Amino acid sequence: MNKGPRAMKISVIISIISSELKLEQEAIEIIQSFTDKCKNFAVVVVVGKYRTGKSYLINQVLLQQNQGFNVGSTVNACTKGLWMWSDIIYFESGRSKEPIPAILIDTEGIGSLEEEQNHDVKIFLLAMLMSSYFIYNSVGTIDDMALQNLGLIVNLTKMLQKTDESTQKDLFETFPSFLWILRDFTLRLEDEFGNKITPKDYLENALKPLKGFSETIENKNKIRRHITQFFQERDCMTLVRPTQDEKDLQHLSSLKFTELRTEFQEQLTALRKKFSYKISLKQYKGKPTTPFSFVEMCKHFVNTINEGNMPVIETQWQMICKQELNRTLIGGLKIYKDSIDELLQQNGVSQEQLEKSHHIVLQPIYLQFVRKVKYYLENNCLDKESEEFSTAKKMIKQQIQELYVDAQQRLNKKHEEQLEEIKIQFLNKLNEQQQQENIWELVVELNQKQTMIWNSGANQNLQIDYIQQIQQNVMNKIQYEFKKLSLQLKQQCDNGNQIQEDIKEQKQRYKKQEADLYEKITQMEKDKNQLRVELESEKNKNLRQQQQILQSQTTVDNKVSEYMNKLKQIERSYNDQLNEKDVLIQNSELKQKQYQNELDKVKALQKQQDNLNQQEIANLRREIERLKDEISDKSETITKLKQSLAETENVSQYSSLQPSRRIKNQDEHNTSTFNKDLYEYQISTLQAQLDEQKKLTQNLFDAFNSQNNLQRSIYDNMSQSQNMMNNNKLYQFLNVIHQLIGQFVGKTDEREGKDFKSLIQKLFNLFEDNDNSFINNNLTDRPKLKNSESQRIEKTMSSESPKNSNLSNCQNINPFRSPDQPKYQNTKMTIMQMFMQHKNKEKDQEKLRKSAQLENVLKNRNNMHVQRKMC
Ligand SMILES: Nc1nc2c(ncn2[C@@H]2O[C@H](COP(=O)(O)OP(=O)(O)O)[C@@H](O)[C@H]2O)c(=O)[nH]1
Ligand SMILES: [Mg+2]
Repeated sequence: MNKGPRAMKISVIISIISSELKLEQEAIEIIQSFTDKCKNFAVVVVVGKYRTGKSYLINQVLLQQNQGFNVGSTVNACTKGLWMWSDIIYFESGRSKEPIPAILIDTEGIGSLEEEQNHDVKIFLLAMLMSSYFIYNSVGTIDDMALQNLGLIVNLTKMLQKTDESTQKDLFETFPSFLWILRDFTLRLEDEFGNKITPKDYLENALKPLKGFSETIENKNKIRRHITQFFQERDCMTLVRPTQDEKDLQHLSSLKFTELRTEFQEQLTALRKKFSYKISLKQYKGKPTTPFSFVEMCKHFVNTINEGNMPVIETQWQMICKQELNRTLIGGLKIYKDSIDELLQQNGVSQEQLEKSHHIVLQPIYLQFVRKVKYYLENNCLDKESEEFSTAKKMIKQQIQELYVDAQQRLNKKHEEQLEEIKIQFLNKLNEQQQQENIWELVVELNQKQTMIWNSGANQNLQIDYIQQIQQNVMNKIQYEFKKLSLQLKQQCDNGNQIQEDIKEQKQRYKKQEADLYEKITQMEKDKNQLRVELESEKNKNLRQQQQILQSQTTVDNKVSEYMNKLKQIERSYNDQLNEKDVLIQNSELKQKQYQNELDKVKALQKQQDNLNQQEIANLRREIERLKDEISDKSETITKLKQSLAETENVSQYSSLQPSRRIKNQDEHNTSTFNKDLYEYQISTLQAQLDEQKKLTQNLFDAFNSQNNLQRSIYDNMSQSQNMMNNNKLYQFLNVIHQLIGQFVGKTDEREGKDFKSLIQKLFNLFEDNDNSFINNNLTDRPKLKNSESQRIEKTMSSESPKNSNLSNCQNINPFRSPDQPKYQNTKMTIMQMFMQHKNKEKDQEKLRKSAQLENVLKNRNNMHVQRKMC
């Protein structure tokens, strides 16, 4: 027996799913793979109720290792059934020199509560049928209960009842060696006389029929009978509890062999020896089974048990072989038929080719069949002299011959059909031919069809027959066509005569028409020549015109290109200028804005000045009115004085005439002379005052007019400034002011010019205001008058009347007294700046005007350009 642990998996060989047995494909493949290792083998199956230590026993005794089949745990319910160790195990046999290969099978599920008894029977039966060594495992002694548990066999008998006697006999012979192992056995094995007995004796004693005739005893004896009947070679072994420790029992697999009870160890060793001695190959009728036949057996068992029948042992080999042979035969015949069918589908296959293919296809099929038969013979599945073998051989020969004959007939039929089809095709073609000239096409067609017939592969006689048929048809057709053509020819000859006559007539008609046409042609020829000449001249004329046009066109083109170049140059220069102008325009706009701001300021100033002037004029008018009133008062006084003077003179004349009164008159005359002198003095004084007043009035008028002129001049200048920002005018205006001021300043030392001072002062103030505001607004670097100073001047101006105006006050603030004073210089500077600004403005306007002109020129040029393009 092999020693040492092996790491091999276990595979389910037959599983039970929903009471249906299934031989697993994996197990089939494993068993078939054993063919390489061994020819024959033993099959050991351990059966017994669940959790009776079966798996542990196999691991310890058969595998001699702790790990192997699952111990202590049942596998999933769905995989319950028979489990196989996936490798061959070799046992040293006491009987033969060679170690015996064996397949180990464990069972699961017998006696489990949830399973039906039928299920247990199936496993039990399968185990018995498959095994060469049947180990029944149970706990305790062989008492009635133990035998009852083995009563499953009773159920087996029920199934056996369905079989005939010979089958039963065969089955019994097929049943394996039986070993009953009693676990946790504590009894002392002694007979009734106290003699030591062997476990086998103990078994035999237990199987002895009980005495009595009661039904119970009969039932018990029945079981005993069946056991002895089924298991003709039987033995028994007892094993004590492996360990005294209850806890260790739960995990026996983890204990080493030496840790087990010594007695148990001894018993296991003894069991291994017995096992080696007893193990034998699985065989039938003295012939060992092979992996192949074992698989076939298993298939047969599974199928028949699933069908609810008892496997027929005797005939199963023959049946399997027969079935297998049949299968091989059917497969071979199918291959043969398919190959021949494929060949027959091709065109042009001859009988010779069919025969050749028949032999070619047949050879591998026959070889396979022979191989199979040989295999069956080798595996004792077939008897060389058996009827099945000779029948199978005959059958395959016969069936293939039948198929071959069938194929020959089919090929013949196919050839006939092909030739018939060729013939029909040709006849159709023949009937379609109506034209005489296509007869030659028929000959070509005939040749083609003949070739097709030759290539059809049909029998030569058949081919000749068909070719003759076709040729005959052609001949008939040609004869028919010939007759038809003869008739047609005759008719055509008649028609030809008629046509000849018609042609003669027609010829004459044509001659006449020809003469007419000749004339017409001659005339047309003349016309044609004339037309040609005209056409020629016209053509020349046109040519000349075209040349001229071409020349002019070339000139025009040159000019156009020249103009275009010029235009491009102009455009470039214009664009440059435009760009410059754009820059200038932008600058001008900026400046224009500045001027506009200045203009607004000047307007505001002018408005302010207007108000002041209005006030001043009103004051002057009031002054004039007052002076006028004064003059009229003085005139009245003079008139009165003159009257009184006249009266006085009258009185003096009267007194010279009357001496009495002369003295008196002398006094009066003295008084009147005095009065007269007084009056004359008064008159002269008044006259002087009057003249002075008149002069003053005149001066005031002049001043008023000057003021008006000044104002008008300011207005003119301002309006000009407004309109054109003409600072030149402003300069003139300032000059005028300056001159006016100069005139007035020249008169400041004159007595009568005293009143002018105030005017000058006012004018100056006017100028000063204008100047200040202008300068304050426009020349930031110029020193400004302090507010207090300007207020003081304003106050002085408003409080001053022409009569009490104080020149010294005015002189203090008058900038024109000394023209070198900064204020005057600044004024001059302002005027100069204004002038320059005006000049710049003029320049800008000039630029704008020029750019407008340029724009117009460009517009005109573009228009010309567009018009030219359109032309
Ligand atoms: N009492 C006793 N227990 C055992 C013996 N052999 C194995 N066992 C224990 O019984 C349980 C079931 O063993 P197992 O081999 O799986 O039983 P199986 O169901 O019949 O295959 C395990 O816990 C084992 O440790 C034995 O000889 N005596
Ligand atoms: Mg188990």
